[in-house]
Amino acid sequence: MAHTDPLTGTLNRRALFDLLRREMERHRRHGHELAVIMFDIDHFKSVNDHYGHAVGDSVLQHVAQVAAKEVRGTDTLARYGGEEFVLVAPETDKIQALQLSDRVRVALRLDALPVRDRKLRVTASFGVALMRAQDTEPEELLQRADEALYAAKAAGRDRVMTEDLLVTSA
Ligand code: GH3
Ligand code: MG
Ligand code: MG
Repeated sequence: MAHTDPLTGTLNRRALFDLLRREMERHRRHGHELAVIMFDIDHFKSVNDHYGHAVGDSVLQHVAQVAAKEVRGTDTLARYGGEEFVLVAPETDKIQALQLSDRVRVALRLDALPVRDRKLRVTASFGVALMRAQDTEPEELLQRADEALYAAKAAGRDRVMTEDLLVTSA
């Protein structure tokens, strides 16, 4: 359990960094592609504000479950921070990472969460980065995924953007 986020059952932040260091080493040795996808729930603060923190927590669990269903066995889902997740996808090129991200994005928006007598539709924004030969630390890769994610937010949310600004949206 030392590797797991207690709320969502995904990898915790420390275990994510350990995994990324291992995968980056494999990438360096074998030259495989390595994609990192960061995603962040859209307007999550307003979910907490309208429905309360407990419902917010259920939304986090729901998002983790929906995402976990869409990924392949070789991909790993981690909780990076409050309402931010990271998907580590080894042997995945940019187009595949874009497709994977978009699958998760669409699954989320289709799979509304029943809350009281309503259905709560949750969306998220995604940033995709690919490892480069000169990357030495997980932070470098995560930083580029975060910048792409920020660009996806700025462009209107509920979309996927790669570090070189390829985009998919509704
Ligand atoms: P944006 O679309 O720009 O991402 O807007 P946002 O509202 O999702 O982003 P913001 O950073 O303003 O708010 C994030 C909120 O997530 C604030 C914080 O209280 C909430 N949060 C972080 N961790 C948890 C948690 O474990 N449980 C709950 N219920 N809320 C959390
Ligand atoms: Mg958010
Ligand atoms: Mg956030």
